[in-house]
Amino acid sequence: MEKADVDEMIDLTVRRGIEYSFNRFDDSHKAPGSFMKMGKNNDPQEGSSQVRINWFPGHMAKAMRDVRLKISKVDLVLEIRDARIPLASGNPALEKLLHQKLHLIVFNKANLADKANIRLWQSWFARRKEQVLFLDAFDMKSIKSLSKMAHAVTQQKWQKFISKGIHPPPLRMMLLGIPNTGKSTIINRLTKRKAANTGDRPGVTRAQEWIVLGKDMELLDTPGIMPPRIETEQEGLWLCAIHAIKDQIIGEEKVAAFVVDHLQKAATPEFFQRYQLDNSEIRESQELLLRIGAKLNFKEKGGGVDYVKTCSQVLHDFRLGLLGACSFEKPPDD
Ligand SMILES: Nc1nc2c(ncn2[C@@H]2O[C@H](COP(=O)(O)OP(=O)(O)O)[C@@H](O)[C@H]2O)c(=O)[nH]1
Ligand SMILES: [Mg+2]
Repeated sequence: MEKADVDEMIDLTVRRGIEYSFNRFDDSHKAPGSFMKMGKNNDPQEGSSQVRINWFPGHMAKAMRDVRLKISKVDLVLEIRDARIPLASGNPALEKLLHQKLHLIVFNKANLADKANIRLWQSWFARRKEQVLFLDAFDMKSIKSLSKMAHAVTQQKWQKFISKGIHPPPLRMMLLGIPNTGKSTIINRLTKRKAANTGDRPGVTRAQEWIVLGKDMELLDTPGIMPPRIETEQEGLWLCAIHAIKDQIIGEEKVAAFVVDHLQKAATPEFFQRYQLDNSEIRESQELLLRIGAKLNFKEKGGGVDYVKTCSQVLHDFRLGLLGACSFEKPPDD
């Protein structure tokens, strides 16, 4: 599309009252924190002045009960988090459920995270003597290192048996984590299955619970789902961007604005290339979105930019990794 056409489309939108979208934007700012603050135990905090939406619905409480039950059956818990938000994709409530269980943290979607940022996190965890793994679930080498790590933990755990020449029982493990971190994908890759959870519907009797992995390991066939922890608006935006929580909780337009602003400031080349944007100046996120909508030729009836459709397309592209690798969370200062 010609530059003049893009400008005209934006002009039209502005004249026809993009305020409609912008105002909605501002309103969501005025209603402070459109998500609920969670306490340490993931209980809603009382006395907060925030407008609450019920983002911790009943099925989440049920999920926690399910997680507790599953943990009680295993020796090793593999917690799957998102490499782009290593701490914010965890949940402190897990500690309580773990008791003395072996616990490994895996940061998946490392292929979507910024490489330099991953290195910062690796040294941060190394300084804490925490064993962690950054993983790309689609990369078989990555999956092999995960198997190896689990295997090493097995050996350690059964040292007592092994040193006495007794064949140890199989080590039982499970995956858990907040939604959309790639748990089902990893289970499928580890077990070389085509689809996870196919029989996992109410009323369907499930014959299989344990999947045998090699000689000495067994994996629970369905993952535990942890509710995400949202303590700040920032974390809410991150969790929405990686799609661990639904867009409606924060609002698609707000999340899209946050994402484009982040990609612009991080100067992610794929982002500018995909939407043919010039990166000569920092733009307001709404203006950026309007430009993107115009470039994509997303028109409303009157000829202006379809802002809502644009936001949803940007989030779609971002989540597929089409806008380049990026990380949101930096390691805290030591
Ligand atoms: N780029 C990328 N995408 C992944 C990776 N692992 C999973 N995904 C994608 O993330 C989405 C959610 O994965 P899924 O396994 O269903 O997550 P779950 O909700 O934790 O079970 C799917 O579209 C996967 O294809 C990864 O390592 N890299
Ligand atoms: Mg799943």
